[in-house]
Amino acid sequence: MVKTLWDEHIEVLPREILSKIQLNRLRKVLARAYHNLPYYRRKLEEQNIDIYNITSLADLERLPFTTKDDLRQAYPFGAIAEPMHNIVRIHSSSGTTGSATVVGYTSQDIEIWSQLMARTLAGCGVTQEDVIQVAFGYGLFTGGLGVHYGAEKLKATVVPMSVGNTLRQIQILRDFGISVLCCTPSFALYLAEVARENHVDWSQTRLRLGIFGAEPWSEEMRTEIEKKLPIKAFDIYGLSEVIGPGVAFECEFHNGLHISEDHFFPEIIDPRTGKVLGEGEFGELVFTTLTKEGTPVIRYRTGDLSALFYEPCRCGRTLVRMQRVASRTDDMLIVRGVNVYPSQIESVILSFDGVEPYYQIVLTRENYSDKLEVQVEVSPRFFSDEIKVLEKLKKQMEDKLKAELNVSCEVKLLEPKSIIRSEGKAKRVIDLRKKEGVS
Ligand code: DLL
Repeated sequence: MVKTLWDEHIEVLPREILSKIQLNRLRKVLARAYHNLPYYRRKLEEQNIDIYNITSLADLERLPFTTKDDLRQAYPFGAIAEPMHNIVRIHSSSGTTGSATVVGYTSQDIEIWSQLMARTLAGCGVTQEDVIQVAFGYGLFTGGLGVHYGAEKLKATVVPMSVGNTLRQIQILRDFGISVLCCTPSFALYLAEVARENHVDWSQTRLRLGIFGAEPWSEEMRTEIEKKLPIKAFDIYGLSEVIGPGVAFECEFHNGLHISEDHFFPEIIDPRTGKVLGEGEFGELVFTTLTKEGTPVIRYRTGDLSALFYEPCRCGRTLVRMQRVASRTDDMLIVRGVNVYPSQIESVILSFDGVEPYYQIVLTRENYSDKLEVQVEVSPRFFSDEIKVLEKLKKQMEDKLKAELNVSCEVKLLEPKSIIRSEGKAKRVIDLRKKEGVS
């Protein structure tokens, strides 16, 4: 039996004891933020809040949020709470919009992060016997180095591939007896496609586990990946402002992602009002780091939509479970007044046979009205079929999308391989509405 509990005493701790640890840590981090982070101190003073009056975890909701904008305005080092000589690593997230946020890590932060990533990988079933191909980017992005340090802490063998060069990735995967692949789900699909074209015989490899994250992916996408690669696929979640990967992970029961609550205190809020929501209610995830020295954040608004479940899991962990992140507060598209999430579109597309899991959502404006086009690649075996078959598929997809989204859209079936493959985070929405200058 594989030991998946890395921190046995913490991961299954009775919740009352966990709460005591959290409160103790919270008080320390609040003092650190107040004394060492001018931007947060200003917020507290503006609202006349004395952090020494925060005496319970429930009091946390009286504190102001930290936003991505706060961190951007603090660029480059204004969110760092330690003298620079105590900072041993810097990471930065550019995001797809706006300027970068910068986070600093002390030696202790790096040690805790490595432990948390070891916990994450162990939770997904990785052991010391595994050889791990890390195909997340190394560099300012936290994915590569985050997984790398955790895998070493676990004493697994790490192959630090970083992103790109898919053929070489496949060669290494075969030659080095890789058993665990870590990358974005979209890169896993691409790798599977290139492997198929190169007649890789999976039975000649040791691949058995896939650990994916850094971008939203659906249950249908998991099925698709598990069909194409000889693996069980696990979801890991994190963000650089909080630490990087290592915030939450799936166990073998795939019953939501366990949050490492001894280090990150989660809340779910209504993104419009900021009000804290109850267990199981869907809203925006907010994190307070409980042990970070370099860049602590208090009530950081992630923009990610999820819900929390406190009932213990069948794996025995008492750590709260978060629903997988399928969408963000800022990826909601408004199409002719109707709210549409790209994740809904993905689920519909992948429920069809005959198309590949490569798609793009293109929004334009015609005659003052939004036009939603979903471009999907047809499977090579279907593409040679008669036009009538393809037309039927297109119509069925359009009908199902309309039923799901409550707004009509046009499906455009593309030849195999027309959509650019992603090696990192996939970009699936192209919104041309603003550029056309009609508002
Ligand atoms: O993506 C950290 C990471 C690296 C997580 C490797 C997992 C694996 P950032 O670049 O700061 O950090 O992006 C963070 O990516 O707020 C989510 O919107 C999204 N995201 C990360 N993991 C998941 C996931 C890394 N498993 C942002 N599911 C987050 C859905 C995810 N979205």
